[in-house]
Amino acid sequence: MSNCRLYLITPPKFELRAFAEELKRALDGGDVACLQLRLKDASDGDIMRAAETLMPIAQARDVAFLINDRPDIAHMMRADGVHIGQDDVPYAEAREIVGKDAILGVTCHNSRDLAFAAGEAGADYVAFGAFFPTQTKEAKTRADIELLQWWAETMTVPCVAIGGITVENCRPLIGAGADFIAVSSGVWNYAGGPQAAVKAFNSLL
Ligand code: TZP
Ligand code: MG
Repeated sequence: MSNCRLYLITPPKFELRAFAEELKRALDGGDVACLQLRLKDASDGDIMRAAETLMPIAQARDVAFLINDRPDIAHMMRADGVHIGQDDVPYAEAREIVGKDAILGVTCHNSRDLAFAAGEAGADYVAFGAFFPTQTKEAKTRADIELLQWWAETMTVPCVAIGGITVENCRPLIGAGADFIAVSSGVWNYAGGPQAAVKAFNSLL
């Protein structure tokens, strides 16, 4: 057994009522460390409405609820944390907004320097990717297993692997020491359905 856990990312778009039910089934499939609400082109109102519905579903199952890009909304909604990219609010400002107890993770692409800087600043995790081709996002960079392995061996700040991860391809990332594997399509579009995907990931972790 590894110490690696599943980090679930919402689909880019969903119908809230239907997705809430799908989420419950998925989370009931096994251990999930956190859920990131990732709605890129949504209005503030849509993000808040989604958070209002989905956060209690996650938290009732001991799944931390994170919001992508928006420390302001994460703070307002009392989410467990926020995930920021290199083009979002800078770390220090995000930390100021969400407070010291919130989980704050940072996208570091395939860069040791970005990861060092984020870790030094106090990030709760650094995210590397994309490890595989992904349809979910125009991934700016490709990361390799060596980077992940080096980080996991050298640093104590937890690392998240992201990008095109599936039940079929995740083993080397777990083997390399990823603390979390972040997955969207690999769960929501799994042939056997999301709950089966969460079960299958858990059986590999
Ligand atoms: N950052 C790099 S790839 C990616 C993000 C947010 C998308 C992850 O989604 P999927 O469907 O698991 O590739
Ligand atoms: Mg972002």
